[in-house]
Amino acid sequence: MRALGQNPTQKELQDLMDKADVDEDDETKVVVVVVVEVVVVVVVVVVVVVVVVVVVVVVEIIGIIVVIVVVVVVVVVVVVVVVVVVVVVVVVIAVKVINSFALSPKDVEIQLRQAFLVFDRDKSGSLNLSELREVLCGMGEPLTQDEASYVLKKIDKNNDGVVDAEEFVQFLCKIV
Ligand SMILES: [Ca+2]
Ligand SMILES: [Ca+2]
Repeated sequence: MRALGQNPTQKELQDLMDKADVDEDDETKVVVVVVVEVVVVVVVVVVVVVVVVVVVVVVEIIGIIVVIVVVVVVVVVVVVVVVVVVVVVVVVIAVKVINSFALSPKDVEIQLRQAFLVFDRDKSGSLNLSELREVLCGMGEPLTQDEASYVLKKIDKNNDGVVDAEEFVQFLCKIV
């Protein structure tokens, strides 16, 4: 400094040295602050990225679970509906089939009148004791002559000794 024409005292030189030391300390502090700030920013960015990735993954997993649950629920509902529909259809068909086999009273009467014509072997228009006994035996009731006579009296409403078609139908309709 003396070469530059200045003539600082020892104290001034010491002050300058101290000042230089202060500047060096300041630069070091600035570098430390910058490094800390960079580290903080990097940490924040990493944390944010990790959080975002975790959130995205969780949302995707939740989304997949929701989709699986929805699919399972839909499949269960469809299966239940199909089973219910099949059961209802089967029941309806069964009822229709049963009803188709079930005879109305009118049908029963018609069939009994047709049977009467078959049992009336001598085509007299009535069943005598012999014919009636044959009918009853054919129905699984092996009756003696006396038992058949007793039944004939029960059926023979007009007491003419024979069973006409009307008496025959009325008697068997009560049984059927
Ligand atoms: Ca007859
Ligand atoms: Ca009669």
